[in-house]
Amino acid sequence: MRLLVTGGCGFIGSNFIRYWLKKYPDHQIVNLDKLTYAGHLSSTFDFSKQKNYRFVKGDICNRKLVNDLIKETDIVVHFAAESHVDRSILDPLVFVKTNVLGTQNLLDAALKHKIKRFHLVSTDEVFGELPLHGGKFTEQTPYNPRSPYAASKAAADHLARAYFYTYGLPVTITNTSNNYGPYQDTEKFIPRMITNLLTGENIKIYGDGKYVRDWLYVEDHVRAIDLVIKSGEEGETYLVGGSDREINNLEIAKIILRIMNLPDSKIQFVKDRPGHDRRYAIDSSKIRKQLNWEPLFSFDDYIAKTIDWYEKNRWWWEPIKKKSEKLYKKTMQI
Ligand code: NAD
Ligand code: TDX
Repeated sequence: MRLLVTGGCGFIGSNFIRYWLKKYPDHQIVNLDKLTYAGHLSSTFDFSKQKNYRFVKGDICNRKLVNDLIKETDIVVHFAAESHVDRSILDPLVFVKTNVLGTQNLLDAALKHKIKRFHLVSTDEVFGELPLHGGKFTEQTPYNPRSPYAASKAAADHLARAYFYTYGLPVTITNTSNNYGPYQDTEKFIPRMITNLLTGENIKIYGDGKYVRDWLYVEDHVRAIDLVIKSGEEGETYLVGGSDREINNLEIAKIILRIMNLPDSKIQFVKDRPGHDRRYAIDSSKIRKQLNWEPLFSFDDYIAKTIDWYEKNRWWWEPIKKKSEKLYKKTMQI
């Protein structure tokens, strides 16, 4: 099998390739990545020399390049995106270019070359926010994106589904909750907290900190994508979420401080994100029932393992950390 993975130098994409090459050693993977601020060749160092792996630096919006690569592909697994909500508030245009036009470019090429499966990796943020107490997102929840990031991902989902209904392109979509784990960029919440503490800084909590996310260990997400590609039904969407319980941002900060043996005085409240979604929660019964997926990695164990990974892999995050904090200080004053 020949896979084209987009965004394989990012957080989830690099974890996906590492998992896939190990599980399917006779498959070929081409990783197309533009190496934006979020793409790191260092995230692929352990598999970059494998004979069945090839890296191509390029933009998913480049029609000729995408056509040339898809010509020799059976399955597209599409991760590449601008993925940071705070950045989308500062500069939405690049989100529309990559997340909407880039996806449409890939869909066109996939159709032209009659590929076997186009898997789009999407987010629960397309559904908008939930009240603090109440139900969860399901595959039937109407789309209601509230940030430019979420709106661009919603557009990509709609386009992918339209290519299935209109042209019969074999599309599947996973809408997943917040991932955490190794190789996540230091701009995102959990790695930002851990690396702030490892560099003697405070943890920065937006607003009142009572915002709830559904936290999923990245390998559980990657296993879900594997199952959907193998056994998911064409044209279908699967929601993937991991939380064994609901924890708000402030509680997560305190869990991390406890594990790192640091006092709660390291918590600093800063100004809130505009349009900050209050709560995300996922009902994953469809993928659990139909594909027998369930999360294997508990939050308590794997947050500790994630902290340990950042403690042991300073070589990976130290070179990128200064840039992330500069972005926060200069543009958001937080
Ligand atoms: P990331 O920001 O860590 O990585 C994105 C990767 O895409 C980077 O390597 C970047 O260089 C590449 N890229 C960006 N623009 C590109 C372009 N125009 N052409 C080619 N490559 C480009 O993102 P992530 O956290 O790994 O997320 C991967 C996917 O999963 C995204 O589609 C995101 O929307 C989705 N998702 C993420 C989460 C999460 O918690 N991180 C949750 C649900 C869904
Ligand atoms: O320093 C911080 N302090 C803070 O309180 C940061 C960086 C974040 N936060 C809050 C904002 C959110 O409530 O933590 C929560 C998580 O923030 P992010 O890591 O920016 O993630 P989020 O906005 O929830 O989006 C993530 O999950 C869904 C990913 O970045 C998206 O790509 C994915 O689609």
